[in-house]
Amino acid sequence: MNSSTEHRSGYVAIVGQPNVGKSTLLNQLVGQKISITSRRPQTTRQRIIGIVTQPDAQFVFVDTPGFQTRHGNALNRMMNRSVSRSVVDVDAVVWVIEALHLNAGDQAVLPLLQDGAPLIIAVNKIDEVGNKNELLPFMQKLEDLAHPRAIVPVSAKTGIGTEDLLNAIRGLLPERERLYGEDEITTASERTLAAELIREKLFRLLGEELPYSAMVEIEKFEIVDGLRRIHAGILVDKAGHKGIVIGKGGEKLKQIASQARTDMERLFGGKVFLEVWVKVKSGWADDAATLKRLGID
Ligand SMILES: Nc1nc2c(ncn2[C@@H]2O[C@H](COP(=O)(O)OP(=O)(O)OP(=O)(O)O)[C@@H](O)[C@H]2O)c(=O)[nH]1
Ligand SMILES: [Mg+2]
Repeated sequence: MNSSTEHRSGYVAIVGQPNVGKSTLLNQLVGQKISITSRRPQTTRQRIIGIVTQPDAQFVFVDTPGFQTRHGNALNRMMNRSVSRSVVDVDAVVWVIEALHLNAGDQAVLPLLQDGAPLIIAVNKIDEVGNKNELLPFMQKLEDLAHPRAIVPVSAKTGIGTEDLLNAIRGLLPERERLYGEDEITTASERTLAAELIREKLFRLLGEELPYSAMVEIEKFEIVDGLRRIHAGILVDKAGHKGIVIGKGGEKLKQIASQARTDMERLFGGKVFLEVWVKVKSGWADDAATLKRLGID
């Protein structure tokens, strides 16, 4: 085969502990915010696909929820199952670890990865490492621990190293044609993306006050003459949480809706009319039927 016409493509799972920067990395690679990110762990709840197309390769990344080392409720168990499934049916796995912060939680992820697809370790957040000399022994430790195909230091935030990461992954992908159209960046529907962007604002604007169980449901999504009309409900567990989300004089909810709308307009490339309200729904995080309805299985 003529190597100049060789085209590679495949699926690549992005896995790791909560909060290590998996979704930030996906967005940096794709060049758009398709997966939500926040300072709080457990931001990502379901797998999100992001597609990177180059002339000679197409990478189909699967962002996954942070692996929970402590189980607990139905939501955590479902998220872990989703991660375990993600590492078997892919061509490569990118295990994201925070630079200089290998801990017991990371080590608990490793056995899950060893029988899966070829492994690459992305050592993330290197922009936060003051003394770069510390990176080398850290990478050596990872090498001894996991024997990956490659270890690539990156900053998902600034984009440093992401080109090297793609180069390392490319060699692991099988020779084949593109799996998706060259201008596709995700398989997630606009409906799903809209719900996620609202959830991101909840995480970012409410921080620690926000109950983890808050969820967003899109009740109406229609496009008329290029205008997207979106009605969304925020589901919370307890009546007390409703007030937290709405805020004094409705200020918080207004902020949440306005920031989410700005992001949606950027991502969808058109005007958005967004209405958001808050509803109380008891105990949904332990309710498998609700999780299924919301697409988390
Ligand atoms: N300084 C710095 N911060 C980063 C970098 N990558 C991610 N972050 C920050 O780390 C936090 C977590 O990032 P996420 O992308 O949401 O992490 P995640 O691994 O997807 O987290 P979960 O979905 O909760 O498992 C956010 O505050 C990001 O801005 C990086 O390269 N450098
Ligand atoms: Mg995430």
